[in-house]
Amino acid sequence: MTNREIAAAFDQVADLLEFQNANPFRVRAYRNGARVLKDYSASLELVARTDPAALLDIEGVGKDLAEKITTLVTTGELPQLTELQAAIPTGVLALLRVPGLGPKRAAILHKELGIQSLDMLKAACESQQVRGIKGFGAKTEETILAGIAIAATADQRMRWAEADVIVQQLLAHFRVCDAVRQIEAAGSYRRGKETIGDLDLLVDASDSEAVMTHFALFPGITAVLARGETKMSVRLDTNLQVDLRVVPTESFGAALQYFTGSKEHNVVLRGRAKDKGFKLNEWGVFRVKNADDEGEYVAGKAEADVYAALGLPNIPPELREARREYELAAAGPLPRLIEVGDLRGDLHMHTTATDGTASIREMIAAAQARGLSYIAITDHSQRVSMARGLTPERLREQWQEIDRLRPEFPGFTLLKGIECDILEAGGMDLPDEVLAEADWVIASLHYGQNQPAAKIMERLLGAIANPHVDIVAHPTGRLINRREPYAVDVPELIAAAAEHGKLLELNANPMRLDLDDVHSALAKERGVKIVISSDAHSPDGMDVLRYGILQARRAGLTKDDVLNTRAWPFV
Ligand code: DGT
Ligand code: CA
Ligand code: CA
Ligand code: ZN
Repeated sequence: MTNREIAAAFDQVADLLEFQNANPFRVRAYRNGARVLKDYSASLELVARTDPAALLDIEGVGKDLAEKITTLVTTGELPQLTELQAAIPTGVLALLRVPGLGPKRAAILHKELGIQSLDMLKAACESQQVRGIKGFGAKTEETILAGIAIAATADQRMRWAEADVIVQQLLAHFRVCDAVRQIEAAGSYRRGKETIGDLDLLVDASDSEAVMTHFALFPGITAVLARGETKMSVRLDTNLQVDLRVVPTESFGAALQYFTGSKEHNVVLRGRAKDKGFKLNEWGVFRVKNADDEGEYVAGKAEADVYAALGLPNIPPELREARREYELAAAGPLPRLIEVGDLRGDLHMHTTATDGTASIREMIAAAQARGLSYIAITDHSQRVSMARGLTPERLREQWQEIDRLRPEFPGFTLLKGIECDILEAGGMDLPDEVLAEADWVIASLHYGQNQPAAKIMERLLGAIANPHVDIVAHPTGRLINRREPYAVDVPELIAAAAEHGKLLELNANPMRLDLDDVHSALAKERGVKIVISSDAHSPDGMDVLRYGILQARRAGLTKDDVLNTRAWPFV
């Protein structure tokens, strides 16, 4: 069980207690616990199994929480959570997942209007009953309706990083199945799309019965939806559907091509095959004389052979969206897309000075362990009071600490940075003379996110124009499956960045991936450089960089387009 899963269980307990109007101190204890556990650097499961008493050493974990962690890890269940869930109707539980509603307000709506399902909630908002309740307004109704839409898609699409964990488990599960010759996860997963509708597994095997029988043993299957001769579909406890197909060796490459998609990419490819006198399907490339001809097998064993037969390079899966990949391929050799190993520094991270869990020294060690040669420490500025944001005085103290640390790390560059908030009224949260002393200034917007477009843009453009600002972080503020972007005109922001020679961040946190692929591609087109940053709040937080790389590849970015592939200082 991962720390994240353990934390999620306690978060849920907090939600349900809050819904039941329990003592706020109890609710807060679980919430704080969840936050601490999520960021804990070692495996909680391991600690709970080997030395449960050590759990008490974790800040914010008392006897009660420690016991519950041990129960959860050893039995896979938290009786308190199960009881709470049983006490609350399923439909009502769904209300808690609506972004912008929250347990407390869900409880009020449940009590006042008798709302017990998402459908009822939607109807109540649409018929404007919600605004009649004290503390709710027309704006709330709008927010709730938007939240319902997000909750509905969140139920249908899983974030890539979560799907990746399941894919790795599936691949490990099949490693011990002798019938399997090759196995690949195709579909949107292979294209690195930020969310995944379902997983498409392809297996090259002689004995499809043996493969499917082994598949059925995968832990976490809650239902077998279909089982045929070569195809089997299941649902997992995470609600993810997995389609498995068994194909013969001579068709594995063609099937991989076909089931990787995208559908739109495949439509173009089939048209191209036809123009060249071929037929293309999941079984291979066939030379045909006319439409009824079965054709003669030309390629299909390896995916690269399929593309080669059609006069194309092996287009990286991340580009297969029928955007610009065919145009690029026609123009000459495909550009080499950026890879994780290209990154040389990470320019956005937090420490214990604000809401991070590790010291500067620990963050340096984490960066060095990942082969990076520079980092910027970018804690929050004072406006972010929830995270104890830095005043000019505390920031200068941190910089003194950095001065003291620097000589200890020859060959490594430690930058004095700041993630400075853009204030609600516009303007930066720290005086210009302070920003002027920093090596690296990130501007970001954490408050007043619901302001109208004109105001949001005025704030962002003001930050871009500030001579001390280097970059705007997570420029749209969207949280995948959770929160819509703020009202930002991204093309206009990109134009301003181009004009002032500023950078834009591709925040690699799998919840954010902000800028996204389309906007990162637009930035490239407009000559604006990107920086891929972890926004790490712990040493392991740096591992998210690979998700940012995947999104960058989907944008067609090369090493050249991403500045933190270069040595510091950038010129
Ligand atoms: P998803 O699952 O919604 O995240 O997106 P995909 O791209 O994984 O789509 P999915 O699972 O429906 O199908 C996987 C791939 O199989 C898809 O990208 C292309 C191929 N494919 C599936 N059905 C069709 C179809 O009816 N026509 C064509 N041309 N390709 C298809
Ligand atoms: Ca799929
Ligand atoms: Ca599918
Ligand atoms: Zn940050």
